[in-house]
Amino acid sequence: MTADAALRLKGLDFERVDLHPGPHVEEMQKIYGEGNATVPGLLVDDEPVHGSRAILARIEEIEPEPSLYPAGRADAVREAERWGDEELQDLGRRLPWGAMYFRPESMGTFGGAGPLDPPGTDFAIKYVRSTWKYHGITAERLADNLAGLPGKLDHVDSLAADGVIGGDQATAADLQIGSTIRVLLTVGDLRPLIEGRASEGVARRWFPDYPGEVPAGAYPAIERVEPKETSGEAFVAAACHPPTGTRSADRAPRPGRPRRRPSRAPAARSRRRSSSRRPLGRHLREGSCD
Ligand SMILES: N[C@@H](CCC(=O)N[C@@H](CS)C(=O)NCC(=O)O)C(=O)O
Repeated sequence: MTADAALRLKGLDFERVDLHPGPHVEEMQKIYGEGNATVPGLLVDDEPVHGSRAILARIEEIEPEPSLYPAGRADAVREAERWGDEELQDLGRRLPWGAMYFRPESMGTFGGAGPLDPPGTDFAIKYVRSTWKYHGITAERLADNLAGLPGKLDHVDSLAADGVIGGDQATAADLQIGSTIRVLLTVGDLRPLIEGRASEGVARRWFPDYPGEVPAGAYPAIERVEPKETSGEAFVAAACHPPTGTRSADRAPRPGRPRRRPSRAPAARSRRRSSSRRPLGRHLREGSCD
């Protein structure tokens, strides 16, 4: 999400290649080197650039305007970008997968379809379990992450108050932080904590369209967190809801990398041309943020 948005903001032409979770590990390491298995990666002609921060820095060299690290606040932007990458981004995986465990039918909405039907939900149940294992999610960790979220949102607010993010031009920090917050906004239980804050503005401004909806009431009765300046409850006690979907499993997105691959099918790739202006040999490898 972050690298894609940066390329578009710079008006750089690129080809996006979406990789399927599972086979992406081998494909990424083949191009970007041993140990570089995560997406995104960018090929600038034959030069491999791996990881969103390295990609944004490289894009800035290729096309300095509009700057992602504006003069006068470049250091603060870099530090906020680092914070977004190292200290916030994991929540964008753990909290949505954490919620989906309790509403597995909602996994279909992340592919742009509706909730899954019962066979699709059976698939989702297995899949979501594998993401809990892969990301080390437990109810205890989820409770800790949920308890820590308001503090992180306060930090985002302070970055906006200091003018590091939230301006008319996106900085690297707007994109890095905004993308994670945008993913969190798909979780109905989290929205009351985020809505009305600077974080929501940054996320929706730079990432207006992002599919996915995990209905409120998904998290179990872990802890009640008061949304800022409202009296409502962000998380309510909830049981595990039965699946209510109507769509089939083949509509399910395939986010997350289970330790065992769910199928032996070869990696299918979808290719999309961007609508940007300047043709150059750039290939962005992306996948679902899992
Ligand atoms: N902080 C890294 C995170 C990369 C990352 O964890 N990417 C996820 C998708 S958002 C991924 O590839 N997950 C699959 C995996 O860990 O193999 C970055 O921004 O480049």
